[in-house]
Amino acid sequence: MHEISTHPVPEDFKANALVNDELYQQMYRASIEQPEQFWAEQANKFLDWRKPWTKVVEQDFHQGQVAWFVDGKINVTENCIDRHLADRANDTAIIWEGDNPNESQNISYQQLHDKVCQLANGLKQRGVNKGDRVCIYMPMIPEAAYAMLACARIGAVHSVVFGGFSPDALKDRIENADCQVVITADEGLRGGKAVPLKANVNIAVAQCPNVHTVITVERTGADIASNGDIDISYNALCETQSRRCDAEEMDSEDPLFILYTSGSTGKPKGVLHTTGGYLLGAAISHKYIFDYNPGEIYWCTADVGWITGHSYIVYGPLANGATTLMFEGVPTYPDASRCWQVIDKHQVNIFYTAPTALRALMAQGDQYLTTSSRQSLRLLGTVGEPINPEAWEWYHQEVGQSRCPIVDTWWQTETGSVLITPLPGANSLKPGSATRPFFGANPVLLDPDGNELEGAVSGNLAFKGAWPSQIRSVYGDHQRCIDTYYTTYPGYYTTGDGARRDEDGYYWITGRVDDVLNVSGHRMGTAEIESALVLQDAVAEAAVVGYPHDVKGQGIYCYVTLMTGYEWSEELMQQLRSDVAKEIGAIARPDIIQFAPGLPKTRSGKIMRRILRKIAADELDTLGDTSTLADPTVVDDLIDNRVIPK
Ligand code: 6R9
Repeated sequence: MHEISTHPVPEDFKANALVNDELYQQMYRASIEQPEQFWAEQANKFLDWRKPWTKVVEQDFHQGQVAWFVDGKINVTENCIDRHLADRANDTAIIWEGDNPNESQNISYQQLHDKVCQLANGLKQRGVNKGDRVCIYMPMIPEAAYAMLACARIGAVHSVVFGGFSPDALKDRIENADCQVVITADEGLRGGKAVPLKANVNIAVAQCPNVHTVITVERTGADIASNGDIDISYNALCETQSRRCDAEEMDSEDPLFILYTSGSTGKPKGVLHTTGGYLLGAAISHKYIFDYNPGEIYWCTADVGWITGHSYIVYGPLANGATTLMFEGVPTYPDASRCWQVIDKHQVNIFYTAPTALRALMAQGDQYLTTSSRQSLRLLGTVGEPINPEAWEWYHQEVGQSRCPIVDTWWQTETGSVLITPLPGANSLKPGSATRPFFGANPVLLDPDGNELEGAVSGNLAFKGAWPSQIRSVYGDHQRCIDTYYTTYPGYYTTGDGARRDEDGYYWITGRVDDVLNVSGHRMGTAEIESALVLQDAVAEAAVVGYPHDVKGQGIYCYVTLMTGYEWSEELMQQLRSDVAKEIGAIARPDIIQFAPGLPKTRSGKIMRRILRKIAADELDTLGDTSTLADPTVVDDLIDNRVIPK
């Protein structure tokens, strides 16, 4: 392993930072030793409440029960919009940058208010009430943010489904949450190509009889098929509505949104987040981790279909009255200089992206950096997967010209906001380390028996004690929430990640300890991909593992056993790859499919994935014991016919 350099906080950054090392220590200690007092103070500092809470927190990890700011009343949009109007109605809330570099738009807080209220009134007119679920299947256009906020305005619960998901995946999610309204666009635009969103919605809702309304934004103006009565255009619905809509008074624990994420078993689960605690977590972390000062331009490149888009494009920044940039396109269109061009164009100060994007851009060569100055940049961030030190150094030296600290933020859909991260004015940086716990986060490393490990050591990453933006339930299946997060190590929240703590108390995430892949920062269960494969007529059995991939972090490697009567061919393999993409979405398209006459199984019939992982990674010398297999000879065939990634 090559030597990892430590980067101290630059002196001029430290001088102006919101939190320096001393303050971090002091606030962190307070947050762990007196959590109720700490969080009560922060909840008053960061948010406006309609009515105060009677109790700061109630928690029972054995039952997966967590409640924050009990009996407190609040509305998220009053915090994200209305309260900023008095002083800064004309300040920019959202900068929208189109896929086409000549298209952009600034939306002020006043305009945001008006748009959100009009849609909120439109939703009401279509019969949406407090507590109803609304599915949002949108490209990265301002209306996606309006839709989320319009739901929050009236107390409806949104479920954003990433626009890259297939009609089937969309249908499953609409059904699971029993959404009766879907908000979409005719088409999305990414890298100059159209994405057929409304056509996908048509296919999905044909199987969802409870959907009574589909609201469609005209993004490209494409000629799209209508669904008859249930269809209404966004403009037709909104333009005649009043620009005022009283915000619904919500209980702190009323649901705000559902967001589906993959686990190691079964179908994706709907992670449920509630109102007061979630918003506080998003706001405080956005403020301190990005060292955000009023007037600064902040850009997170995530899609609103993921938790990062929820917490760090929409809710956190807007709660803080920030200017948040929303980008419709991709980092490589028209070419690999796009992000840097956008940074210059909008004078972006804070830039937050995924390691996979950085690796892809780095691979294209440094010439794409020469057409921009990036002088406005002050702070950089990463999220979604571990960043390898090479990519970190490139980001730091080339993109940030060695001037900007990098915050490597660890968190999950379930944690709602960042839990392990550097604070840029407080911590020296070690490339590849997510660094230290954020306020209120109490990480522990556990051995397989659930004992807490001390000192510099590796183990299973878990958390002790509740934090405000924590998952409240799995929608419609609370038992699954208990089983997934609170059962492996009773009394703790289990992350499913492994981590190492070094002698300075820095955390290094080593990856998932379960059957979950992280492909280009997207979380995917191997079980989902296996189900998509065995749905195909030709496939008898499938086993899916990850392998190290230079750009994506992990690639998808599938072993497939065929039904009798089918023959392995290049065409069949390509067909299966596209079948999976069609079934789940392009992000799940397998990189490699190997034909396997047999899979390595234990005598009880369990597939030994450990062996499959080693073969996929071409680590044959550490294959381990294969003698317990029912038929050890299958391994030889898999080795002889393994596909070595290019
Ligand atoms: C925010 C988000 C969560 C999983 C998580 C972990 C991986 C996220 C990371 C990281 C190393 C980081 N992960 N951030 N691994 N360093 N800074 O990505 O949520 O899509 O739910 O994925 O992503 O494995 O458990 P989500």
